[in-house]
Amino acid sequence: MDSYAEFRQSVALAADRFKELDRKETIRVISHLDADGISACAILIKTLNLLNRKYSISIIPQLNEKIITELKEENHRNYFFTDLGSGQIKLIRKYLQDKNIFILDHHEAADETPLPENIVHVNPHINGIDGSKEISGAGVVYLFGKMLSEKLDLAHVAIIGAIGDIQETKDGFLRLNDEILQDAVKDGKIQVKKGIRFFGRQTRPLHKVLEYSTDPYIPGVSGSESAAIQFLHQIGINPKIDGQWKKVAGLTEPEVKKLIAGIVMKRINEENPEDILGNVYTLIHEERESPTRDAKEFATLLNACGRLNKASLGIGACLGDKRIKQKAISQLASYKRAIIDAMKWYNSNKGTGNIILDKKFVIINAGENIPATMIGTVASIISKSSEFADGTMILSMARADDGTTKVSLRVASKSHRKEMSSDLRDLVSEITRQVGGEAGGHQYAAGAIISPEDEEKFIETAKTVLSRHSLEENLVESES
Ligand SMILES: [Mn+2]
Repeated sequence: MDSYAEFRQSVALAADRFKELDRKETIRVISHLDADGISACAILIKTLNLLNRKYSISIIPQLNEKIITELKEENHRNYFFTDLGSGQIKLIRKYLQDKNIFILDHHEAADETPLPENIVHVNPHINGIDGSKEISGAGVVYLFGKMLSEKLDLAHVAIIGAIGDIQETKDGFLRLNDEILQDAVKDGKIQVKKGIRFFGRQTRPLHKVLEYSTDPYIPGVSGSESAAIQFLHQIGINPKIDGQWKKVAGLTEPEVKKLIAGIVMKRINEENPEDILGNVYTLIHEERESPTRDAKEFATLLNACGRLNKASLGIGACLGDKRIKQKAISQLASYKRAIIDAMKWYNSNKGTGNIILDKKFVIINAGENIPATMIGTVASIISKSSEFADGTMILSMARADDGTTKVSLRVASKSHRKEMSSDLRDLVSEITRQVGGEAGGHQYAAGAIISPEDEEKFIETAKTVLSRHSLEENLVESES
């Protein structure tokens, strides 16, 4: 049997085990706080609704020993861990041995030894499939739910989860995600078309989309609002229609052609001037100019809800509840404000002890000045800006409400995922091995939870590890 058949079989086995549970008992669901985790949770909830089952949900930023010991004390017997859990199997085994456990995840598993009877573990990595690229947590839950109810129609939500986890490649999705996408297309939920790889097609004014576009990068236009407006006039596109700013989604076919030609001309000295197109995933039943109409904007909406501790609004939006969807959308303004405040703090603290600037890395210690749920977003924004050379490591940390310190690591890159010789998760693990704390994440975005007393030691160790890593990266570049 090949890996894919094996993986499908493990999903089917999990569904069979689920059917053995007592129908009267509540299902305890624990899912991850990001867009994928919220999508995964929504798909599981829909499945449980279709099956008439009771449930109780928690959405958490990271699963750790403290939370697992709290879950142990709860009066439930059946637990689902979605988009998390695989990295904490040892702790789950240790504390939850008298509970029925279902782990539906795609993060790398920390324990490969045979599992006890009470744990059902579905994860593509176990079957030799790369879960960081092939399928999201939401995708795994979707395949599971589909085994239990043919009526499950949330393939598009699994795609939003995959987009939230940056699983889409330049050539679209890999096999498992692509099969789920085909379901979404068949259900009439998603339409796939080629278009310019822009973010904000439905909601942002066209000139703003151009100003903020770093991938594709448009020389002389990206980064400047006035240059963006001027560029549109030059290529014969009026940025306004009936006194309103035009949106990418509202452009006519001839306008799109002019825009593509204009951008390619501006990029003529770039490595691949014509490399500006990608798939656009439109949720055709959603209202025009709503962030829920574009899968990428929908993923951002879910992230915003999660980061603002309003994950339930994101779940409601995925389930298609109109009123909750509106509430979720209204969170975007607060999210924008929180990002602006965080970026202001960052910009006004350069040159102070809070921000260490080195040639090869940047270390930001925000303390309580940036919410811990936002620190990864801040690091991502800085990594995509043109402030630092490609390859610069961006390490950021902030205090969380629970008294721990949250750490994020990103790498500066103006283009799509760059091939790197090292994995960011490995780098963070290397630091936590010396300093203590729990590391997590994947190749392109990693993080850790550490104790505030260890911050100084963490920073000192990070300096050594990140400098050495840069050295290795340079060697690789000069060899190739
Ligand atoms: Mn995920």
